[in-house]
Amino acid sequence: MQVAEAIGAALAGLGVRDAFGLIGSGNFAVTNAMVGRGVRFVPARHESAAVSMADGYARVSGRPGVATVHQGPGLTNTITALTEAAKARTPLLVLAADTSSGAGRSNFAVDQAGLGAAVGAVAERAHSPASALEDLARAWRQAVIDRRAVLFSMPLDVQAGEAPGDRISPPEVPEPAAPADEDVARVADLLASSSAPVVVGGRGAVLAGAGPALEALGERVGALLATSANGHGLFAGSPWALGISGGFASPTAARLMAESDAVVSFGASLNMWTTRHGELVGPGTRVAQVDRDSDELGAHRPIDLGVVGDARLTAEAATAELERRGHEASGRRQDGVAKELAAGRWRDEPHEDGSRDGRLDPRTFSKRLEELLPPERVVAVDSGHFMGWPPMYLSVPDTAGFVFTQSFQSIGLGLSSAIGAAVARPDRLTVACVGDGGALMAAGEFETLVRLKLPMLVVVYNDAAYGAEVHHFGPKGYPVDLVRYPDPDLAGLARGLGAEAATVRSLDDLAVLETWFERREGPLVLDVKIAPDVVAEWLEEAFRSH
Ligand SMILES: Cc1ncc(C[n+]2csc(CCOP(=O)(O)OP(=O)(O)O)c2C)c(N)n1
Ligand SMILES: [Mg+2]
Repeated sequence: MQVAEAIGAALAGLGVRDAFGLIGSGNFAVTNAMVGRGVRFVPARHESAAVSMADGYARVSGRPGVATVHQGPGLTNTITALTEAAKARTPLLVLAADTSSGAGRSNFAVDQAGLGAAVGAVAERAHSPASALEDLARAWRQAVIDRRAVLFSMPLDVQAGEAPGDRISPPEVPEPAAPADEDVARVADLLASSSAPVVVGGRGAVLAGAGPALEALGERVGALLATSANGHGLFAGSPWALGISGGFASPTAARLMAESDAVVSFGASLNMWTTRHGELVGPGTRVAQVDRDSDELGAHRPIDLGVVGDARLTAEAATAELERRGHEASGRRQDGVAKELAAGRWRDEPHEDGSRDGRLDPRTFSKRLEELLPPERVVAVDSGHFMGWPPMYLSVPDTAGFVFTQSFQSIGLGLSSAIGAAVARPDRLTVACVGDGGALMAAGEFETLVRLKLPMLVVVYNDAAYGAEVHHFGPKGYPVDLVRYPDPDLAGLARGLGAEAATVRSLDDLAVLETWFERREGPLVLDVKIAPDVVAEWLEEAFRSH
């Protein structure tokens, strides 16, 4: 069997069910081998989209994302999406063909390993036919166990060689890191001496499956529960949940967060976004951070206590320790606070409706969308000025309900990550929230949506501009003509590619959603004309870091 086929067979043998990509001559054989063994292949219209699909798929399924691309330009086209996945620590394997050794003058020749390494991916390679499967096993282990974006280059001459087999063993999964006893005691000390604690859960807590353990810890010490943006959904349904801490926090949540006297973070980096540049952590508040990676401790802000350990194990150990000490406190868990929280979500906050001239206030629209969508949903969000509205106004049922590709803050990845999520979770309604700029950057993928007949909702917050730039430079007195565009007809574009679509200028126009929900035979694209002068409060904060 040729190496290309053996690699495809080995991946199918490892349980890969879905792969994304764009076929060129170099990745045809490997992809075909996977498909021949039952793997579903989702063809994209751009390699960046293919990798972003694999990234979104991995984020909501807990399975590694797999993408295959052609050598050279097939790989260079992935680079933005690959960077996002690498920074987000998405377990991802990109199988990229590569030119044969000695073919340095090929048009397709480029330093593939250098490209991967430059953006934080792990560069691996099928070095020879004899070693190809071992090389693949190494790449797979780093993707799955180390949670890295791995670029696996497969030179054409190696692909054509004879493989020694077509199977590799799945990697051993290491035990999660237990915290040191004295660290657990310190966490317990800190919480036991706090009268108003907050527990913050981030992506690390999500990956550790720490939600129930953190809720139990919060219950014992009377803590309120918050998440980072990447932990959104971790405490969904808890009456003590503040929601996302940081720029997206509602006024009530932000106040309660800032009033706390102890913050204990589990698997969250406590970066400027989560702390609103430190504003949400009071001057006398003690801060503890638990992370399995010691490099993360105190990396973004000073902390009083750093603990290396798995989020779930550390939370369980701290709860057990507090129980042993007989400590139990109601802390912030008072009736009044529960009532404030129940009535203090963004969607409960009144706002002055800024809809006018056939363009909707994004808050008015988002509040109505929240009411119309079924609770079982995945919300995927692109980058841009609009990107606060979905996490602020749309609830999610759990952590698999939110895809936030903001680790590289690129626009244009949201639509594709949503497609990957929709492939992974056909049981849920996936809602892609994108700006007009991000939508047009990924416009080819509207065809993918139609071709796959994905019953996905695409919401374009269309302000006919690169709004983030308008609101960045406009208030400083700069001309902003360069970042304003004629209003693009995105419903027309989507229809042209075969999608059902509607232009939304009023809440009444959303009636189309109800009829679509009943059928859901394919995608619905809503070109929501947004009032361009409603500026997000969190944005000003974001610009402070630019
Ligand atoms: C690939 C990439 N190019 C440029 C930027 C800079 N940028 C950030 S937001 C933004 C505007 C996005 O426009 P749109 O998608 O319409 O969303 P809006 O800001 O209008 O809500 C731009 C150009 C970026 N983050 N990523
Ligand atoms: Mg825009």
